[in-house]
Amino acid sequence: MRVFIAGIDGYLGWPLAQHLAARGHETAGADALLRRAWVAEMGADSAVPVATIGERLAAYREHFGASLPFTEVNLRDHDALGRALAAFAPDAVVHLAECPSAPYSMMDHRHAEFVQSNNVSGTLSLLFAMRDHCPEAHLVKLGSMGEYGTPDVDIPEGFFEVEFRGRRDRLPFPRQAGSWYHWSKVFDSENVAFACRMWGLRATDVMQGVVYGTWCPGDLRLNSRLDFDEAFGTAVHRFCCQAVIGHPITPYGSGAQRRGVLSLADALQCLTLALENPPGPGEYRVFNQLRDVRSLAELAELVQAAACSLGIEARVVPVANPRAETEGHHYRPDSNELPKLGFRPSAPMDEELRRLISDLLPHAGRIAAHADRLPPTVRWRARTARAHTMPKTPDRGREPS
Ligand code: USQ
Repeated sequence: MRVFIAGIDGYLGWPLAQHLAARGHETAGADALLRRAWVAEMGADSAVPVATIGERLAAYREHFGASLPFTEVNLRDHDALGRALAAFAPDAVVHLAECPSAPYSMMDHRHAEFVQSNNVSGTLSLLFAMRDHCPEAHLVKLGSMGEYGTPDVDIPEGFFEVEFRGRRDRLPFPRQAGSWYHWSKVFDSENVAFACRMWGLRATDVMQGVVYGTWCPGDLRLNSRLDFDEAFGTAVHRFCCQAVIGHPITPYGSGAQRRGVLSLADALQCLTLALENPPGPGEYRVFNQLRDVRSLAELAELVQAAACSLGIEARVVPVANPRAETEGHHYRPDSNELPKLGFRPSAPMDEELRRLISDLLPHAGRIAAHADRLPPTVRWRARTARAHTMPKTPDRGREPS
């Protein structure tokens, strides 16, 4: 299969290209290299060293015996994106090219506006480009479990049967996102579903939980990044990095908020299953992609235990929750579609966490060098403007100055 990965330079994109190549698929990719700039803006760096995109592509050629056609492009550059798709003629497109950070979107108006316009406009541009250049291709779009929020009922996979005033229908399950970023994912989902209805595109919208895990296959150039700053570091990654440098592990608030989590290896397996089992023309389907549901307090304890088993003494010290989110809520999302396609979780979480921490240990100095980036500073309910300045990057040409 020919798979075009938008966002191939990111945490998921780069390992996915390698995973698909190992299974005999041909891959091409696009990226505007923005993740690197955003993390630099946060004053941080990846805990694991990562190579330049040029070095990565050279390593890919050496390891997989084929070159990977790469286009440096922002998805909002519609014509350039169209040319890249037309040239590769993909069977499937994986869309990972979005700004993935809730805290980043909550910093101030400029960041909220940037995250929403970047994500929603980029997705819209991709939908039109697929309609025009590869209408038969299957779009695998990365959404988020955070689109649903935390309703006081079970969460189905995208749709539910509802009876109202004596009539029944199968309708989209309500979305109640908790950040400007998560709302951008909701808007994307609506646009992708609409494109399927209008043009007969086929799509899988993946409601993904919090992913954790390193990808360090031996050649530094094949490594995936692993961030730990307050905006781009997700909870488990931050906890592991904190443990590795002797910093307290910081669940926010009571730690009673629950999330779906899965390892990077499991995320790659799930995305591959979606790709290898495409929906029919015009079909828009939703998969909830997660393996375990845990509270943040449980995740902190699991990281502490994994660190302890490696001889590292780690402390859990909850900090005031900078976010406005429900703690101690019902959380029971369905996740049946991927197991039906054959998803089998790879390793238990404690084993994955030990591997993650072991991979981080040689880089403790890199984490310690940016330890001041660990404490949260972005407050969800802040009502006064903060002095955040966004760096000028080439892709931001469309922003008001
Ligand atoms: N949290 C802590 N301590 C920390 C960092 C986070 O307790 O040091 C808590 C947060 O309060 C939240 C939970 O951990 O309750 C998850 O936060 P996160 O930063 O790991 O993840 P989130 O902001 O929800 O976003 C991440 C990805 C996003 C993806 C989402 C899936 O960045 O792209 O969409 O996970 S989900 O969480 O299911 O919405």
